[in-house]
Amino acid sequence: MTNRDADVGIIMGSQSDWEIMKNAADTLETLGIPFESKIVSAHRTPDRLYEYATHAAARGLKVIIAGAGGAAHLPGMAAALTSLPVLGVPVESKSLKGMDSLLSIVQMPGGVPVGTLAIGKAGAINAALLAGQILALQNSTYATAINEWRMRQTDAVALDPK
Ligand code: RP5
Repeated sequence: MTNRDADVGIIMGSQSDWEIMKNAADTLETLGIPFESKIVSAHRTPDRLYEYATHAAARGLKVIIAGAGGAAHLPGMAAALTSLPVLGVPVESKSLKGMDSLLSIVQMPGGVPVGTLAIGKAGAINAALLAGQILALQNSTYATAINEWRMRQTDAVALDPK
C-alpha cells in the first residue's frame, strides 16, 4: 500500500534495517493505513533526509516512523526538520545489541521530541500501532481497525498454557 496519498512515512537508515522495519509496514498494511517506505540515511544521504523531512507535511504525511541503528541520528534529525510527530525505532546493532540505537534515539534534548519505541521488532510493530492511534483521533475507519486488531490479539491469547 505504498502510494502518494500515504498518511505514514516509514524511513530507515539502511537497507539492512528493512528486516525490522518491515514489521511496521506489515502492521500498517493490516490496519489499512496507507504508507510509504524509503531508505533515508542521516549520515550517507543527508540531502535526501533534508528533502524528505522538509517536504513531508506538504506531501500529506501525518506521522513519520524512523528506524535506525548504531549512531542512530535519523529520527532526531527528522524531528528537527519537521513538526510532524516522529516515532523512533531503535534497530538492533551487532556490537551493542541496540542499546546504542536506543540511547541515540531516546536522549533527545528538550524541545525536539522523538517518541521512542522498544528495540527491534516489538518497537516497529508498536510504532505502527501508535501511528494508527494518532491518526484514529480524526479517522473513525482507522479507530475501528485499531480496535479490531486489539480484539483479535486478545482472542488469540489462550487461557490454558498446556
Ligand atoms: C545505520 O547504520 C542504519 O540505520 C543501520 O541500522 C546501521 C548499519 O547500516 P549498514 O552498515 O548495514 O548499512 O545508519
